[in-house]
Amino acid sequence: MARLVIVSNRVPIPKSRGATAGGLAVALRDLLTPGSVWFGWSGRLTAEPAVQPSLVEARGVTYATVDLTPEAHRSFYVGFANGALWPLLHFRLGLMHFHRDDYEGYLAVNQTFAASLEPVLQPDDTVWVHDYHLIPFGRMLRARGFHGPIGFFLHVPFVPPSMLEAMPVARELVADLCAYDLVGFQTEEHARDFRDCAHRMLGAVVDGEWVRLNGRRMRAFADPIGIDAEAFAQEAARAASDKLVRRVAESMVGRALIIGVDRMDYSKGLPQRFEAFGQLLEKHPEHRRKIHYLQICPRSREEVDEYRRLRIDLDRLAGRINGKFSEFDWTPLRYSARAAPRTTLAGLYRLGRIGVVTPLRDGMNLVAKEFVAAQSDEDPGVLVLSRFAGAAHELTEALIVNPFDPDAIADAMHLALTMPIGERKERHAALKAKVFRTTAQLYCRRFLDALAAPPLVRAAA
Ligand code: GDG
Repeated sequence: MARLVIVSNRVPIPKSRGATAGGLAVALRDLLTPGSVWFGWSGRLTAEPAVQPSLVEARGVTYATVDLTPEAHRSFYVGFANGALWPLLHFRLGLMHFHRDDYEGYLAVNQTFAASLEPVLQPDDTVWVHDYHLIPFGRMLRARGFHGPIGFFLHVPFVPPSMLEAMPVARELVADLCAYDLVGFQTEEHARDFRDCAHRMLGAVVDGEWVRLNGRRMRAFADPIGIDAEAFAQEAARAASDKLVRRVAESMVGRALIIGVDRMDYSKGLPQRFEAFGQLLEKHPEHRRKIHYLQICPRSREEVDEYRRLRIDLDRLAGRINGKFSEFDWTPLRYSARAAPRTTLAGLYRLGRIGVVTPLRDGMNLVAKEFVAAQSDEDPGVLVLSRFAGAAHELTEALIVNPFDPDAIADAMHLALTMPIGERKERHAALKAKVFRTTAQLYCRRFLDALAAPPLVRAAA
């Protein structure tokens, strides 16, 4: 029987029965039928990793993982993937640190992954590769003789040719993406930027979503990721009885909650958002003592310098705002660098009068969709959303802001706090319909259907 083989940098091996996972694991949950395989890095560093993956089986799914050496991890993950590719693909050329050695390490790890997976594959498997860590992986797997369909999905944005050209190995990266049968992007804009790059940098012929290069065709299309909205809405409704949610609700003593949830990442626009909150209190003193802003931002990628610096900036900004506006019995900004359990998160979204999602750039941003799904129909909160999140292409009834403009974010927060209930309900109903329509399930089905289209049809399209 044809199996689905998922490949991603990290492999979310279920820790225990019923454990709830986040991110990709949730989006792909329905695909993980018995017999499927998930392959990637174990998260462990060892001096001499085995080439053969170690296998763990859970609920009929095989999780196949390999270890990395500390040196490989440094060049592949810290150096090239997160020190060069991540900033580039988030339009932050000033933060891009390119070193040829890191790129060599990136290629070597992709090569090791391909060598480890190839013996585990069966000829009629379908391989679905995820994200910017693994761009050359498909080409390398092909070179080892695998003939089945290989698709790739980019979770982060893609950039226009004029920006990609700053990356010294841009042509190699675009050519590697062209080696897949199908590449999915979060928005049509990203897909178009990629096709432009293929045309301008490699001379590929572009016809609609189809890209022809060196006698073969591939397809680059938009397949926006979604969430399991139904399950998340139920979780949020149930979470009213969660101990932590109850404690937060009680501590609000009738004040309105502004909630933000983001990995601590410079792409998420956190300093600008903190400043916006300060501006709101400055410009609209009537809100003082009547609101709390809770920002949950679990630490991430602390091996990379910029992330450590961001932590210091946020500590300083939060201190400044609270120092300026706090009263003995009211602290306006609460900020936690620890992760919250998923149920607690769902309950906190539902408590929120405003969800602030203001990344400077984001592939999609699932927090925006989770916030919408978590709201009650009777008293829904308002979503303030960056125009540079992929989600803004769909969620047009949110209050859309320019995340580089703290004044504009502050104005949107004020508008949300004073919005009549009728308008809140109207906007929410429209957003909810979209979030419940473009689900994780639809995202997976669209991708796998496109990947399964027979080559002849693909060629003719
Ligand atoms: C990448 C792209 C794209 C966050 N804090 C906690 C927590 N989370 C969960 C959220 C959400 C997920 O993590 C974050 O997803 P985002 O989409 O917001 O952002 P990235 O991590 O940057 O993800 C992004 C995504 O891939 C999917 O394609 O949308 O553009 O950058 O689900 O709820 N979960 C828990 N505790 C936390 O404290 N349990």
